[in-house]
Amino acid sequence: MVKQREPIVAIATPYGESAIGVIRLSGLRVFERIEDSLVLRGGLRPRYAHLVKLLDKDGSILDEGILIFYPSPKSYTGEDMIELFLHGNPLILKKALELFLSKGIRLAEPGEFTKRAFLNGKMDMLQAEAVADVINAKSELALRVAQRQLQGELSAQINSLREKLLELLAYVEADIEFSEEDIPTLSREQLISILEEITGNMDRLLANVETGEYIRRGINLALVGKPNVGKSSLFNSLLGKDRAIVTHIPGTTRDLLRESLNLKGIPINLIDTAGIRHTEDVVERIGVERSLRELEKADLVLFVVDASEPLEEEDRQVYQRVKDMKHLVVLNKKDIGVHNSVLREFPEAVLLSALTGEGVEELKRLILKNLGVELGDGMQIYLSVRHADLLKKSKRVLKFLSDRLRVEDLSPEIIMLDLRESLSYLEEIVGTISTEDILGSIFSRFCIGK
Ligand SMILES: Nc1nc2c(ncn2[C@@H]2O[C@H](COP(=O)(O)OP(=O)(O)O)[C@@H](O)[C@H]2O)c(=O)[nH]1
Ligand SMILES: [Mg+2]
Repeated sequence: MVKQREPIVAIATPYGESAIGVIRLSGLRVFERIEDSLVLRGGLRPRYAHLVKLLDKDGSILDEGILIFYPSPKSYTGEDMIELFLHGNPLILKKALELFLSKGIRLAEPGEFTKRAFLNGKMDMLQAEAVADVINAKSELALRVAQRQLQGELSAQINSLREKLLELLAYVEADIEFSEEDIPTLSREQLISILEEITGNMDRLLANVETGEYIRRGINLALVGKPNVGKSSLFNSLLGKDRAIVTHIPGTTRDLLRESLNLKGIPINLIDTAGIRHTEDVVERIGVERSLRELEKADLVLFVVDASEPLEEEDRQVYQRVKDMKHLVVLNKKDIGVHNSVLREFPEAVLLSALTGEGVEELKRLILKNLGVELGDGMQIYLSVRHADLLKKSKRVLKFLSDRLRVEDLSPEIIMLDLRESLSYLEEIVGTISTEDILGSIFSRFCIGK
């Protein structure tokens, strides 16, 4: 079952001085490859912390450290594996790496250890992908979600869909093979209702893909509006610090400002923009152009209006640009009064004062609601875009099949083909079916040494 491949090596800890630096090796007979560079008292024992001296090519001591040997199959990759804990000096680690490379051990590609773990059945594809997510998680919430996936919770959901399909397939195939005999078959109605149950479950999993992406990679949130409505003031208020310059002079913010903000575990890339308006000032005009470009990249836009005055043509022009995007309308300066005409135009808007801070918490809540994030969301499971694409394909086949079954009788052969096609997409999600292309694109996201 477990296959041992050519030995690979990588430094598993980040570059720089540290207390300990770790070198990982994995592959066929990897210990034998490096044995003559080690001084190790007593015999080699599995999963035992050996104190070792590492000798350079000329026999001098390169470093002293701890070596742990994990014989196949009980290792991360499933192969024979070694972890060598040396002093965390980049010079030592580099020399040790060169030493191992000179022994014909190849430098590992990004994610290659995990790829081997996957190929050896140590984890399925969903779990392997979660390893990268765990390492890259930028917020506690993202980390929690990734850990759950690593524990196999998403795999379990996909597998339960697979099992239901396999069960159906068994009925249909039996119908084909033993059509003369008296075995239980499913009626059309039963078949349709099971198919609907499966696609219903698929829909539930597909419902929060976008939110999952927000949690994983964070969101771009842009503040836009005409000059002087209070964008920079709101930017500062959301951040809780005086970052942007605020003045009563229209056109103060000329360049884009970016700051990170963490809203209930969602990393937010908050962007303050130059007020969008027609202007002859060269610098301001460049700022406006940048703002417009940034606007296109935003996942959510806060369209800010000065509510103490009637709307102007400039407000409307900005609104034209954002109204088809995911956006929230913010009516600012409520402390100095709210104009009725503005309220009438935007009855759904958030009323607040960036100056006093009143209403800013409510705005934060609405931002999260708009992104589909509810409190206590660490309990949710989120598909990535790759999974969602495959699941949608799988669902489409089943949906088409049940639609046709509703109007006509189909031969079991046709039903079988559809079920198999649908199943194949699910297998691709967990990685039972995979091609080198898919593996390449998934594991290239990893760092070297994992
Ligand atoms: N009264 C009041 N003034 C505000 C409020 N928000 C901003 N301002 C004032 O409006 C002016 C423009 O603010 P600024 O944040 O620079 O607007 P921007 O051009 O949209 O970035 C400044 O004089 C701010 O003090 C608010 O909520 N209430
Ligand atoms: Mg500003």
